[in-house]
Amino acid sequence: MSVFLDACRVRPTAYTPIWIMRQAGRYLPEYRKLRAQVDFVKLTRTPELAAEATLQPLRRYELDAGILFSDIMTPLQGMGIELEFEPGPIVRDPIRTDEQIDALPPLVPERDVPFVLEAVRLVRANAPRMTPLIGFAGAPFTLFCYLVCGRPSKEFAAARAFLYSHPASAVRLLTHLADAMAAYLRAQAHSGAQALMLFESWGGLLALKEYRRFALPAVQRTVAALRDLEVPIIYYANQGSALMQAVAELDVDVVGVDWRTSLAANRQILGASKAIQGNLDPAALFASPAELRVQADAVLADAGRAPGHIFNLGHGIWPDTDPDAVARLIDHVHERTARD
Ligand code: 1CP
Repeated sequence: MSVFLDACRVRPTAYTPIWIMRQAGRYLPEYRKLRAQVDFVKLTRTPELAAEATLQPLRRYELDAGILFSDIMTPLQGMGIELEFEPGPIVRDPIRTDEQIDALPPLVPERDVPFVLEAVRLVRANAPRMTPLIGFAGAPFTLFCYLVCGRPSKEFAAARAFLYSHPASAVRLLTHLADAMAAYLRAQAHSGAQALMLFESWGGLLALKEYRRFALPAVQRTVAALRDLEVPIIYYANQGSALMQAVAELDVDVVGVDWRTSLAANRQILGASKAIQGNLDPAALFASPAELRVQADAVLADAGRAPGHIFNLGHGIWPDTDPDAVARLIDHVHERTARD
């Protein structure tokens, strides 16, 4: 077992594990070098290169988990949805009609995204220190936002309007995505992923009532289809503090939260059976070394001493972050939480 996987199971650990959302990426000079040679889509579709990008942060830092280098939109490309990254995903024909929804094929991972599964196998075979690997997918509602709007957005207005104007069609699309992501995550686990994470990056746009009606049943459908596997499931709810009562009903092992909310308050709501992941503000990595330690300690104090805390940022690391600040953060969390 690993410290990270034990923490996912709310078991006591020798220290608090840490990994960083978006830990493979543009803040790393070695990633920029790789990216200068190949475009992003080629990177995600070439197993050796996707594995290399996954392994880069694990070689540089004493991270307690790796996360597969890919994108939440990669499996949708495998389902025949045409998109480009600029750098966020741009969908050529946004989904707005029943005809488009009905025409979506199911996802057959071994056929549609074999390169992802091969990347998982390569990472598992080459991970330093046997660091466990997290496989991931977008949560259905978050994918729905990109598919209906067609591009990144602050409000995802067209997607949220669609929930009200075409609720039955919205549920059909969400259900289709839920089943596709269940198949996708299952295949990643079969290929060697030791934990599975669902990114609900835009769930926080919804009122509790709409979250309960649309987003929650869809992600619960995905989770339920995976519960026979022996892998912990992490659900990251960005800006989800107003939704936590509903999130607590999800049958997941770990809930990831952003920095706007208190870990202690969320642990109260989620209960002692779920672990919590987070939640340092990505901006805190720009503080002086002494102030970064103060900020990290505040997160640790907020998490408390009970088992089941995985240290992370509250959202993805920013591309202009100093890689040395990340090293200092990881070392500090390990040293500060070391237990005899
Ligand atoms: O030019 C480039 O290098 C492309 C930039 C990039 C990268 C490095 C994109 C486009 N995706 C990724 C990798 C990625 N995306 C990873 C693996 C890296 C790692 O974590 O180590 C992961 C886990 C994701 C997941 C992802 N993609 C999410 C969920 C996490 C989150 O940040 O909330 C979301 C919302 C996306 C969509 C997406 N893809 C790319 C961008 C720039 C975006 C965000 C667009 C937006 O703001 O709406």
